[in-house]
Amino acid sequence: MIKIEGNLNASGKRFAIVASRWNEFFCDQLVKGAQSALIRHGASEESITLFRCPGAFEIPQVARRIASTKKFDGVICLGVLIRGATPHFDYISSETTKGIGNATKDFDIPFGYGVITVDNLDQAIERSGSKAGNKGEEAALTVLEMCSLLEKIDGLI
Ligand code: RBF
Repeated sequence: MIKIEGNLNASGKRFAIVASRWNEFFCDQLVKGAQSALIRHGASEESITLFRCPGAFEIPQVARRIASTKKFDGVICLGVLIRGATPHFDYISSETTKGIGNATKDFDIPFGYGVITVDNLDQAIERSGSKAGNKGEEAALTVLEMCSLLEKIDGLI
């Protein structure tokens, strides 16, 4: 059996991080996690650009516009949605997730899905750098792996 999988080498690649400003304290932790993962795997500081948008709802539009520039090898989408008393959480989570998913289908580069959707602050703490890891770091590593896997698939043709 021939097995093809991606590696985690960020050197020579350019990355965009799109992070929303809502729940900024937690978002910043996700950004730090993503940035540190990229740097640890060989990215230079100058190869990473952070784009800040208002809320999670806006992330897909920004991510798509960034991909259209063709200046980046991967886009890491980071946001924090915390459930409130109204159905807004469900509407925004759904649109954000669908929007990032659609971007993945419409563009050739990988998009990391590091938008956490949580019921309360404890869950946000857990997912932004404590008990449940750092979802920003995980999204960055996924983008790295996907960049490499897609390159290898292209190399087959
Ligand atoms: N944006 C987030 O990124 N996280 C949230 O938890 C969040 N909660 C919201 C709750 C309500 C009731 C509203 C109206 C907006 C919320 N937003 C949140 C902002 C949303 O993503 C978007 O930026 C705004 O609705 C403006 O388009």
